[in-house]
Amino acid sequence: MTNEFPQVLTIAGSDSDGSAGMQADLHTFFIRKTYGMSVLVAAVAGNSYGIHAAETLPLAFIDQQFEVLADDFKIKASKTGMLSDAALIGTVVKAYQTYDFGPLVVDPVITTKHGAQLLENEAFKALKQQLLPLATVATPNFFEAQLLTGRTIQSEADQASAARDIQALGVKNIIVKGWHHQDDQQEVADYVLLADGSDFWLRHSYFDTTHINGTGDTLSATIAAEIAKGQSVANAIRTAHDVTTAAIASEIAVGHQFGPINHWAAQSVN
Ligand code: PXL
Repeated sequence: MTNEFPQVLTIAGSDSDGSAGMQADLHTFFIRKTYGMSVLVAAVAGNSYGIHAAETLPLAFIDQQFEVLADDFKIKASKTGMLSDAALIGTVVKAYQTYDFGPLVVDPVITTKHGAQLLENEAFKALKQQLLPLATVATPNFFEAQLLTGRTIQSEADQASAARDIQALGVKNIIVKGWHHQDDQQEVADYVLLADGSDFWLRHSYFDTTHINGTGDTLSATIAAEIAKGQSVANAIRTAHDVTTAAIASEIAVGHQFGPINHWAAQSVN
């Protein structure tokens, strides 16, 4: 048997409620017909009301997970999720530089979708100075783009400028996700800046739903999966936008408050 089936890796935390983090990544790898692997770095006790506790795994054990995967598999692309302290980011950076895990998609998890900061200062610096320069693609949300650049984003021109500033950190390709600024806003615009300087906008309807857990994970996981299958970065990002939008568009009844997006609804995206 050859070892050629598209294999893709998430370096992420487990979210016990299955809506985000590693679980959302693995659901996504599955619907994109890739074989998903996972280096578990942390675990949170979460439910639809929020995250109640979090633990990081021992760094030596994280190292060992990387080592055994590198010994056996042919991973064609990887992604990172929530990496909440500087030592953990250092461990991931070192492993990524040691082994060949393909192009890296960095979901720079710094804030929740509502702008609340999740990362302490040293980790923020390590993310910006050590991890992002390794990224083939970074997928900041609107708030993360503001924090990474020190800019206030008030217009599409500001959003594009923020992407250029993030590219200057060493990231090759960037999607800066948009935000619905007013309650009555019907459309959200994501800005894509590619390594060659070309750019485009991806626009989608705003869905007024509380079931959006896992949105960022699903977007970045789809990009990694599509790159692992040999797609161009631009096409991977377009597919990821379609998958994520389809998964938000149709709710499933799980949990009492902030529920998951619906990966089954995205299975028909080509
Ligand atoms: O969606 C961001 C995210 C990533 N990783 C873990 C999470 C969350 C959000 O809840 O719990 C483990």
